[in-house]
Amino acid sequence: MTEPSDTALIVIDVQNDFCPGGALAVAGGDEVVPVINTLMQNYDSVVFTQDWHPSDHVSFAANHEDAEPFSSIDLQYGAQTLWPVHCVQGSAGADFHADLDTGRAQMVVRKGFRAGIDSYSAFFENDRQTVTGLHGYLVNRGISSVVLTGLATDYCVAWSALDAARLGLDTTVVLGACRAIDLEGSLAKQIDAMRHAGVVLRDSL
Ligand code: VGL
Ligand code: ZN
Repeated sequence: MTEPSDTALIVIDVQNDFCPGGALAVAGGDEVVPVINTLMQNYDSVVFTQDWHPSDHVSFAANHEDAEPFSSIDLQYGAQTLWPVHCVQGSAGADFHADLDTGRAQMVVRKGFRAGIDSYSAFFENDRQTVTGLHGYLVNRGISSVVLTGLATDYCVAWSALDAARLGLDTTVVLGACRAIDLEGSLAKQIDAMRHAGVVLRDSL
């Protein structure tokens, strides 16, 4: 292991539905797999996240009348983008990419499993209050620094990085190990937000 043991590699949502051919495919999503497999070899601590929705999930456009995917609605907790049905619990689309070296993960955080709340971040659900438990896990393991990779740069990776920085963790995003959805300028906006929050952005490590 070349990285210090107080640093964890966090691999966000490298699942079939976010790869080409998937229900919410991110352009080049599968290209991160070999990059992440190589990176993982340098870390003692590796955590995966897995988007894991029930079929009646509030973020699915199909569960709202007359709603188109990629439109937005107002929920009690704020604005929510509506997505195509994706990462349904137990479906092939929710599985990790077949070439991802999942054996290196010590912890898999499932998120978005409550029908009424989406969860982009690995730390807090979209109501910004409900916790996933990941912060407690990292603190218990003495981890104070996180390196984020995966899908998608401008949604689950960025929201996770912004929360990690807010929680006081040293936070780096390896952009070469991420790919973006880029909905209406969301990539540029989130890159800017991460920079302002003190997140270190690197192309590679
Ligand atoms: C994601 C949209 C909906 C992501 C998950 O992993 O970035 N984006 N669910
Ligand atoms: Zn989702």
